[in-house]
Amino acid sequence: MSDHQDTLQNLGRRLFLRNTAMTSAAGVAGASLIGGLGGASLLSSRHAEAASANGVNIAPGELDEYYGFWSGGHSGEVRVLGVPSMRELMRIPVFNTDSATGWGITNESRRILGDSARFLNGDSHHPHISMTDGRYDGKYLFINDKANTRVARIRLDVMKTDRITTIPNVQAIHGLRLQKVPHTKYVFCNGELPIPQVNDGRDLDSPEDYWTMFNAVDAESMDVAWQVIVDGNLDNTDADYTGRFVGATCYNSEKGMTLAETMRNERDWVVVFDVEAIEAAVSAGDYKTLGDSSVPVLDGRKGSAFTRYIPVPKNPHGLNTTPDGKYFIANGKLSPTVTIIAIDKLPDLFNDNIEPRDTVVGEPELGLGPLHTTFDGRGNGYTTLFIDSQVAKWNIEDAIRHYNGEDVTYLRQKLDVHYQPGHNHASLTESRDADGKWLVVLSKFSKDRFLPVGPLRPENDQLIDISGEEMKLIHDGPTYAEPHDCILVRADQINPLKVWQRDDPFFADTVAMAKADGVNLEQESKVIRDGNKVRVYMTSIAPTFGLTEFRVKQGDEVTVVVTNLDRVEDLTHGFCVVNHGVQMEIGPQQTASVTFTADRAGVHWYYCNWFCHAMHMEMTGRMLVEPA
Ligand code: K7E
Ligand code: CUA
Ligand code: CA
Repeated sequence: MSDHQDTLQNLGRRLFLRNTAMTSAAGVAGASLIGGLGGASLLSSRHAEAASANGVNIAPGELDEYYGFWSGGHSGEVRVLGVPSMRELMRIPVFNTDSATGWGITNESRRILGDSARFLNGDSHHPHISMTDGRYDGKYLFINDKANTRVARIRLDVMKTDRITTIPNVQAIHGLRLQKVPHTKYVFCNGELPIPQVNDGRDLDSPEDYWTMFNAVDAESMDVAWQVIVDGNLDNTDADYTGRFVGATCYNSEKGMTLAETMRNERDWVVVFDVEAIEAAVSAGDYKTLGDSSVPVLDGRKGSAFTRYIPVPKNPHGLNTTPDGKYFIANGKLSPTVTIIAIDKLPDLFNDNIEPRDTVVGEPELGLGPLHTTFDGRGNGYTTLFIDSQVAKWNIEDAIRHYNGEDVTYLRQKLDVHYQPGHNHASLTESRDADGKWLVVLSKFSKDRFLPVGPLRPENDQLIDISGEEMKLIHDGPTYAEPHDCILVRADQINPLKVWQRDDPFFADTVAMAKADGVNLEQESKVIRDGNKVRVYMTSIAPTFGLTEFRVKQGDEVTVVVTNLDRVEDLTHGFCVVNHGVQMEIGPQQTASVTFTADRAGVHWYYCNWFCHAMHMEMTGRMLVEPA
C-alpha cells in the first residue's frame, strides 16, 4: 500500500473518531483533550524512526545550519538551539531570575526589569525575530510574558535581554508577532483576558464592562505606541506582507468568564486590524487615554473603522500568515478545520464592498484539534492536530479548489507525533525565505519517549525532515517547561559578537557611574565611600581580581563593579560573595555590577565561579566587614 493510500485510510479512521472526541472535548475539555493515545500511533512511529535511521548527523565540531530560538514558557527564559542537531547552545534569561548570569540580581539586569523586577516568574510563549522587507534581519528577538503582561526584547548580537516593557490597561499578553513590512516598526501583542476599564475596583461584578485590547509596541523605543479595544478577547496573531493588516484569533466572542461560557457560540472570529487607519487616527489625536497611562487608546469594537470581525468556527487558536503573503490561516481547535482568509480581499472588506465571510476562500478539514500551521514555501501547510497527536501536511491551493467544489485531494500526509503537539515551526516560515527544510513540532507530552524522571516529565520537541515529498521524523528532543513556540533562522542571518565592546549600552549606566566617581575602569581597582554607600571597583584578569580584599562597615550598602579585562574569546569570569546571594557573569571586556548590604560583620570570601584558568580555584578575595 502506498503511503498516500495509507494517509487516506488513516484520515478515514480519524474522521470516524471525530464525533465522539469532539463531543467530549466540547463537554468537559481539559482532560478529554489528552486522551485517546492508541497503539496504532506507537507502531507507526517506530516505523517512521526506522525510515529515518540514516538522518542527519552533525558530527562533533561541526556547526549547525540554523539557529533555533525556543521560548521557555513558564521557565520565563529563551533557549538557543542548533538545528538540525537540536543541541542546546545557550539560555537567555528574560522574565526569570538566573543564578549563573545573575539575571535579576545585577544592577544592569534590574534596570532592564524596571518595576517588574519584583516578579520572579514569567511565562514566555512567542519568540519572533525582527524583519526588514519580510526577511529576518537578525537584530532583535521579541517575546511576550503572559504571566506579568510584559514584552521583552533580546539583542541578538550579544544574546541578552535589553528592554522589558509592561503593557498597561490589559492583562496577560499572549499572541505576539512583528510587523514584517517595510520593517519591524511595531511589535503587535494581544491582551488575552478582559478586565474592567479602568481596573481599579470598579465593575468587579459586571463582566459586560470588561474589555481587552490589541497593542502595538514601538520596536526601537519599546514604548507602547497605541492600543485598540476589541470585542471578545484575543488569542494569537500575525501580520501581513503589505504592512497594513494584522489578524488575530478570538476564542471568547462570548466574553464568557468560565470555560462553558466561552464555548457557547458556534462561531467566534478573526479580528483584522487596519494599521494604517489606526496610525492616522493616532496622528490626528483622535483617541483617549485610560487611568494613569498616556498610551493612545482607540475603540476598535464592532462597527469601528479600525477593525473587521470575520466569523470562523468556534474557539480558534493559531493565526499564521502564508509566506507568499496571500493568506491568514486561522486554526480551528474545537473545529477540525482551518479557515483560509484571503488578504487581498481585506481592502474590499474595509470598504464594505463585501461581507466578512466573503474573505474566506477555503476551510479544509484536517483532523482533530488544529492549533498552529506552518509553511514550507512550496504551497503546503503543516498543521498540528492536538487531539490526534499528528501533523497534517496539506496543499493550500488544492484546499481552495476543494472549497470551490472541485474534486481534488488537499491532504498530502499525516504523521504521528509524540504527543499532543502545540506549535510547529518550519525553517524560515514567517519570512519570504521559507525554505521547507526542517519542521520542529513542539509536543506537550513525552509519555513513553524518554527515561522516566518522576511525575513531572519533559516535553518533546521533534525534528522532522520536510525537504522531500514525505515528512520524516528525525529526532526526539526532551525540553523543560514549556517551549510553546520556536523560530528557526539561517545561521548566516545572525551575527553575534565574540567579546563585549567597551562602549556597549548594556552596561553604559555603570560605566557612567564609574566616570562620575573618577574611576578608570580599564586601568584601576578602587574603593569609593559615599556616606554609607561604598562602591568597590575592581578589574579581573584570569586568574585574579584587581582587589584581593576590601574593607567596609557593617550596614554599608555595597556596590561591586567588576570589569573583565580579558580580551580572549570565551573567557568569562564570575563574581560570587559567599552567604550573600550575590552572583554575576562578567564576559570578556564586560563591566557588571551588583548591590547588596554588608549586614554581617566578619570575613566574607568572594570567588570567581566561571572556570577561567588552571588557577581558577584561587581566584578569590575577602570582604572584611568591620562591626558597626
Ligand atoms: Cu498555542 Cu501560547 Cu502560541 Cu502554547 S500558544 S501551544
Ligand atoms: Cu575567573 Cu574563574
Ligand atoms: Ca468561543
